Amino acid sequence: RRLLYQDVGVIGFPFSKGQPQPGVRSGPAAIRNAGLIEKIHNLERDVKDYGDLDFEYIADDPPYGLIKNPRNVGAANKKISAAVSNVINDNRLCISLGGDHAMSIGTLHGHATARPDMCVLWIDAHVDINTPLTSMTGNIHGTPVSFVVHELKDYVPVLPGFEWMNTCIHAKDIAFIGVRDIDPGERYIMEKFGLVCYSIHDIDHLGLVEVLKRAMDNVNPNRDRPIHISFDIDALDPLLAQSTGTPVYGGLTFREGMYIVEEVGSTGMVTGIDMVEVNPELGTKFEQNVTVNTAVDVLTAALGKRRHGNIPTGYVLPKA
Ligand code: HAR
Ligand code: MN
Ligand code: MN
Repeated sequence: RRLLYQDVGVIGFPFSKGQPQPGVRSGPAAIRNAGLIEKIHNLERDVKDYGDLDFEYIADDPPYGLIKNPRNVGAANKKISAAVSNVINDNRLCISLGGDHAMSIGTLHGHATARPDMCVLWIDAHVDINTPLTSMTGNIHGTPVSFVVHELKDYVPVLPGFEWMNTCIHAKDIAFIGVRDIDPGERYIMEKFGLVCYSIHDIDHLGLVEVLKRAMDNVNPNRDRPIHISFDIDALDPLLAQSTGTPVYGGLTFREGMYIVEEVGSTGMVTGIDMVEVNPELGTKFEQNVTVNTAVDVLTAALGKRRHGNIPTGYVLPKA
């Protein structure tokens, strides 16, 4: 199997301004402490840790309508975009550790800057496609997709802090999987612009094998485009991912989560992965460990660790 990028880069975005709970800033540290870099290394992939980005705090940041922290989120995403482009231009698959999902404005923008032909699988309980004008919470983590889709350009105001931003993917370049909590404005946008969405209902109805095949046929019919997996940990059932800001019952099982990333990873075309919304300060110690370890398992499975088993290079069967 040919990999588009053999080497891996890991970068942390300790970022929380897209929603109200500061603990999500500790996501990158917790995921690293659970051994991510070593586990990637054990997969025989060269891995470079780019460390964590730090974000300057803009104190004077009044809301734009309902939308909170626009300048902080805009400035952070400008840096995130440049950081992700840099990793991919180093010919490394870019793993972005979050942080809340507002950071995917920057990861998608940066990925598309380096690889304009990329497509996106958005694995999430939510579709995160509110515009700043349809959002009912004012949390930018519920809006990132609206900032990047060309077709929505006329519906998204230029927020203070976002003057640098331009849209970077088409509506047909993204498919959503695992959705089970969608706002009225979001449902309207999905239908108006024909966005492809496989909800938990679709998985129950069709089975995950068929859903994933259809999603790939939608965004990547010839299996020749670089793939960005934006994995929101709340896509998984709260039994596995209680330590997240907006858990929703009835999510993907561990096996379904693993299947998605093993299958997409095995195309060899994955060039960017976000792991977002891991909040190691929510829930019990047990729930925190389960959530963080599951996030690491998702990432290593996407990078080639198979439940089927892996044979290390040069393995020699001991002779009696
Ligand atoms: N749709 C709601 C909103 O706009 C909830 C969004 C929750 N988002 C995340 N990311 N956790 O998926 O605020
Ligand atoms: Mn999300
Ligand atoms: Mn979510």
